[in-house]
Amino acid sequence: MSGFPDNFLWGGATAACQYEGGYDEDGRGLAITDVMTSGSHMKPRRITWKNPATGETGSVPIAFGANLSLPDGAVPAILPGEYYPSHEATDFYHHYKEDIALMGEMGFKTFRLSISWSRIFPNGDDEQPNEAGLAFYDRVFDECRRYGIEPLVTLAHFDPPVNLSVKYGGWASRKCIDLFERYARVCFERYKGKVKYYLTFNEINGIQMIPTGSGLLKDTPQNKAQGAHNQFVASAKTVRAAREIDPEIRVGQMLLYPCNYAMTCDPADQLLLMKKMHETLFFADVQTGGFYPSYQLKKYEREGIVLVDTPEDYELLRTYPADFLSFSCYGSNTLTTHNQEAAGGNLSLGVKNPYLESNEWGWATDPCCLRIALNTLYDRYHKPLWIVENGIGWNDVKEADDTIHDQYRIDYLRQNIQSMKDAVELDGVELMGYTMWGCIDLVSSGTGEMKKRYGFVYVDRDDEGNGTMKRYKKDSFYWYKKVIETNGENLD
Ligand code: BGP
Repeated sequence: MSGFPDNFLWGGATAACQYEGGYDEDGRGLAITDVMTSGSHMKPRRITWKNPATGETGSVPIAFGANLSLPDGAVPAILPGEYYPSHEATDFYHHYKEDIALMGEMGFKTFRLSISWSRIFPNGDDEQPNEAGLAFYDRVFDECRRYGIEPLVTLAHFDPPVNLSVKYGGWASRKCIDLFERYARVCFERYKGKVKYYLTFNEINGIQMIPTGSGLLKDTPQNKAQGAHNQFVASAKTVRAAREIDPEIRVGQMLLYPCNYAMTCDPADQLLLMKKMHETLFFADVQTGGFYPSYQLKKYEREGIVLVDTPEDYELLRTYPADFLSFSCYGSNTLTTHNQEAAGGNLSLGVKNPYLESNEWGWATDPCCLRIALNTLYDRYHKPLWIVENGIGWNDVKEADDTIHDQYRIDYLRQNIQSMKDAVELDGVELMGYTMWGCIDLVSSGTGEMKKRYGFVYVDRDDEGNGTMKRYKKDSFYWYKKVIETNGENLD
């Protein structure tokens, strides 16, 4: 007997800024991801800018850990001669029927996608929503329904409208709370009966590592703390709005969750591990738990961070926590106070783990991380969980006969799915679903590359923007279809 419940939501995940394309079609406004160039493992992506007063142009790197700051008077802008991978991405905008049919063929029960905020409110603060944008997602959700696929919708996946950064400083401003609530309300009203599951902010703790995803153009500690606070309050208001509009809707938190390991039993390493865990769990303590933990308040005090807040904020956080906790988990992160070789990973800095193998980008495959993650989060919050990102980027090769043999992906997924199965079957964790990241090839968020592919479906598109956009099934396509068909029973 498989450990997964009959209604387990198997599927795949995507994000508008990496998948959708159509960046200037049907009244869509500019999103911050539309001014990001491509990069590589060794070369950071950049945000391009223009100073409208002087005509001066330039760019700043957005690499992990880089201290982002645009020059005074500069605004994010598209510059001639630069290549921006999000503009067309892998063109879901024009291929949604074909892509959803492929998902249907694999037997998807759910499809995670994000709504592009600037497609609905082109400037973020417009009085009225853009009807053509709303209609696009109507078509997408209707298509999902045809195949019995339940959409899981992220409202904000790294791509706030540029205007919000220029005019208000992005999420550092409380103004964004009400603008986001208005946007969420419009979606809830419009897609009532079509969409039941929503996530507010993708990887909400990502604001620490990639503040541009929250529209911050000056990533000071104060701005990041305020931005996080404003997003927490916006999330609570979103949950309240859902209750008012459609009690069927469930609003989840989305957390970036690498498992963290201490490299040694040196107490200093264990202390480092505790601090690192706090950095992540703080975000779930507030959004899912409903309160600010003392360790974080003390940290802010020490760092001289003073939040612009109101007593009502804390009342909202307590009353409207997230209904469930979803998270991304690609592997683990090894920490030490000793000198060791650095490793890669999803928005994280750690050292190489000698027990694990890594891909070309340095991301290690960890066969136990999902079970550990699920238990840690379930023990702490006692809320339903949902793995909404897990997968492996690989430079897949399409053979002359159009086949793609991605055995490494099958091996990775087999280990990871077994690990989550153990958490359900052996530990009794309440798990709603699993959406493998990047189910149809899309642009890498970290590097802007196409060659870092995640999909069950190959898309003919390269790092320079060439290719037919034609779709091809990889070996893993057939493997995952079988996994879903047997509800996770057959992982061979
Ligand atoms: C997460 C993001 C996704 C996705 C994924 C893989 O942080 O939520 O948007 O991109 O990581 O990362 P990458 O695309 O950099 O390989």
